[in-house]
Amino acid sequence: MSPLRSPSIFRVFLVRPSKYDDEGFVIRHWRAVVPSNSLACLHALTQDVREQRLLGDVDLRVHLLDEAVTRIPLDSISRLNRRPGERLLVCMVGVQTNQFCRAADIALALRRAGVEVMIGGFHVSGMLAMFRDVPPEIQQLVDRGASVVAGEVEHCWADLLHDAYEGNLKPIYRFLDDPPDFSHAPPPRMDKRSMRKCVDPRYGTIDCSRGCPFNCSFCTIINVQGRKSRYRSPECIADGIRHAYRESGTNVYFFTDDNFTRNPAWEEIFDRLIGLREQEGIAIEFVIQVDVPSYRIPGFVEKAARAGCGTVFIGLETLNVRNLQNAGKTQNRVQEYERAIASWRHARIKTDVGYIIGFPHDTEESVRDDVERLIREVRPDQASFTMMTPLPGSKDHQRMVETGAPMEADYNAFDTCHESMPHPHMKDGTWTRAYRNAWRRFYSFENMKAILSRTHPANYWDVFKNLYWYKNSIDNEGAHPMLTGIFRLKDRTTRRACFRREGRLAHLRRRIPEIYRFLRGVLRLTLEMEELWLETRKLSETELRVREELVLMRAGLRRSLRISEIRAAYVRAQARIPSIEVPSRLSLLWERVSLLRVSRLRQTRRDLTRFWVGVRWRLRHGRIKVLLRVDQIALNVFREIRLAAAFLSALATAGR
Ligand code: B12
Ligand code: SF4
Repeated sequence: MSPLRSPSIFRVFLVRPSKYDDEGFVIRHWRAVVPSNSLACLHALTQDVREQRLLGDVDLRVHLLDEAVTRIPLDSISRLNRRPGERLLVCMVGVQTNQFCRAADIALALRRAGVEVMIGGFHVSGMLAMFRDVPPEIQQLVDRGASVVAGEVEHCWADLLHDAYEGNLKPIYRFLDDPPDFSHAPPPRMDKRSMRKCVDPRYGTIDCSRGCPFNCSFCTIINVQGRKSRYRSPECIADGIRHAYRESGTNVYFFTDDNFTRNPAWEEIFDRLIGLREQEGIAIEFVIQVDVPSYRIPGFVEKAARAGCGTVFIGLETLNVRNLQNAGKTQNRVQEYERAIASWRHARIKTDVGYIIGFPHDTEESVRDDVERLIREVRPDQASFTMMTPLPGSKDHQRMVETGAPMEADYNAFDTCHESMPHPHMKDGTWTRAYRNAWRRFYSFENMKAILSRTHPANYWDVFKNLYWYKNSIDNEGAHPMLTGIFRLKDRTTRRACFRREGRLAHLRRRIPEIYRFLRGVLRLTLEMEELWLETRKLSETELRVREELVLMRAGLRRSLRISEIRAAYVRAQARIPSIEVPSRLSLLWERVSLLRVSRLRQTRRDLTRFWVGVRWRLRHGRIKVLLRVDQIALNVFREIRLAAAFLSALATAGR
C-alpha cells in the first residue's frame, strides 16, 4: 500500500445497527448492559491505523455510533459527506442476521445521499461462507454501490481504508478462506463517550480467541471463524487489560470467545491474569463461555477462579439426548450436567446456561419436563433460553435452503426469540408458549429463592442483580436480555418502511400507556425482588445472633423495642460470641431512627402487601371509610419507605 499524498480529513463512522421491534420501531435504550465487541475491535484497528499513520498524512477521524443506545444522525452524516476537502466512510459493523434489515435501511439511505458504505459481520460472512451465489439481499446492497466484506479484517484493515479513501472500494471483499493471525492485533477498545453509555462504564470486552473445534449443526462460528482456534497472545491480552485499567478503570470483562475452553492458550492467559491480580493488584473479574466437559480439564476451574472468573456461560442446549445427537453436539453428556455445574459452584463461580427450545424432538410437554429437571437436578444460577433458529452460517440453515424447507422470510425475526421456521410438533403458537413458559418457570419466585438461598454470600448480589435484569427483560420488555438495556426509547420518525409513520399525537397516545405499563411492571417486580431479598438476604454472624436475641425479647411485647433493650440484645449476643461488638448508644439511636435501616426482625413484606390488598379491595367496593384510618395508612407508607430505602441502598452499595 502506498501512502496517500494529499493531506485532508478522512472521517470513518463505525456504526453498529440495532434491529426493529415487532411494531417496526428501532430497539434503542437509554443505557446498554453489554457493549459491542465487534465495534470495539474495529475501533481499535482504526485507531491503530491512525496512530501508526498507515494512511500517510491523512487526518483520520473515527466516530463510534452504537444504535442500541444512540440515534444514528443520518442527515448530519450526509451533510458532513458534502464538505469540501473531506472524505467520509460509514462502516456497518458486526451486522448479525437479525440486524441486517435495519443495517440495509441505513446503508441504502446513506447511499442515496452519496455516502460510501461498507458492511461486514456475521450475516454477510455466514451467507458468503455457505453459498456460492451472492444472495439477493446482499446483491441489492452491492447494486446500490455499497461494499460488502466477508470475514475478518485484522490483516487488511488499512488496505480497505486506503481503498475507501481513494474511492476505489470493491463491491465484495472475501477473506473467509484466509482467516488472519490476530495474535498481536490491537486489543478491542471503546471510546469514552460510548463507555459512558453503558450501565457499568468499567465494563470491557475482548475476544481472546476465535473458532471452535466442535461441529454443532446449528452453529455459525465454525463455518465463519473456522474449527481451528486462533488466539490473541496472552501477553497482548494482559497488556491490553493493564492499559485499560490504568486509563479508564475497566475491571469487568466479557471474554467473548464462543468456547474459551478450547483456546490453546487458556492456561497462559489465566496465569497472566493471576499475575495481574496477585502481583499488580489489578483485580479484574470476567465472564467466559465454556463447554460442558471443561470442568474435567485438570486445573481449569481452579485457575479460572484464581484468575478472576466470576461467571461461566455454558452451552447445555438441551436435556434431551436425542436432540444432542441430532445436532452433532456429542461432547455434551446430559448425565454430567449436574456435576459440571456443581464443580463451578464449588469454585464459587456463577453459572449461566444456554438452553435452546425447538429442537426436532422437543414437544411442549417435554420442554416443560426438561426445564423442571434443569431447575431441580442441574441447578444453574441462571439460564438463557433461546428459540432454535436456522442462523445463516450454520449447517442447519444451509441444509434448509438447499432442500427448500419453509423458513421465515424476514431476517429481522432471526433474533432467537421468534419462530423462524415451522416446528414438527409445536404448532399454532405452542412453540412460543413453551419458550415463554420456560423463562417464566425458571425465573419464578420459587426458583429464584432456591437459587439465592444456595448462592455463596460473596456472589449473592451479583446473582441477585442478574436475576433482576433477566426477569425485567422478560416480564417488562418482552425481549431476550441480550436485546435489552435500561429504559426503552422509541423514535417516532425512524420506523420500518412497512409500517405507517405516526403523527406526534398518535405516538404520544402509544407511548404514555406503554411507559405507564412499564413503570407499573418495574414497581411490581421491585416489590417482588424486595420480598426475595428479605427472604434470602445473607445476614452476618452478628446480625443472626442479635436477631435471635431480639426475637426472644420481642415475644409478647406489643410495642417496639427501646434502645436500652436493643443494647441488651447485643450484650447477650456478645456473651455467646465475644467478637460481637456492642454499638454505642448513639449508633443504636441512629439505627433506631435511620430510614436506611430495616428492623433485623423483618423477614418478609407479606404483612404490608396484605394491608395494601385490603385497602384496594375496600376502595373498589366503595368502602371509603378505609381512608379515615389515616394513622394506619401513614404508618404503612412509612414502613414501605423505610423498607424501600433499605432495599435500594443495599442494592446500590452491594459489592462496593
Ligand atoms: C459478543 C456477542 C454478542 C454481544 C455483543 C455483540 C457484538 N457483536 O459484539 C451481545 C450480547 C450484544 C450479543 C447479542 C446477540 N447475539 Co451475539 N454474539 C457475540 C459473539 C459471541 C462474539 C462477537 C464478537 O465479538 N466477535 C468477534 C468480532 C471481532 O467478530 P465479528 O463481529 O465477526 O467482526 C469481525 C469481522 O466480521 C469483520 N467485520 C465486522 N463488521 C465489519 C464491518 C466492516 C465494514 C468490515 C470491513 C469488517 C467487519 O471484522 C471484525 C474483525 O475481524 C458472537 C460469536 C462470534 N464468534 O462472533 C455472537 C453472535 C454474533 N451473536 C449472535 C446472536 C444470534 C445474538 C443474539 C440474537 C442472541 C440472543 N438471543 O441473545 C443477540 C442479538 C443482539 C442484537 N440484535 O443486538 C450470532 C449471530 C449469527 C447470525 N447469523 O446472525 C453469533 C454469531 C453467535 C451465534 N450463536 O451464532 N452478541
Ligand atoms: S461448542 Fe459452541 S462454538 Fe463450538 S461448535 Fe458447538 S455451538 Fe459452536
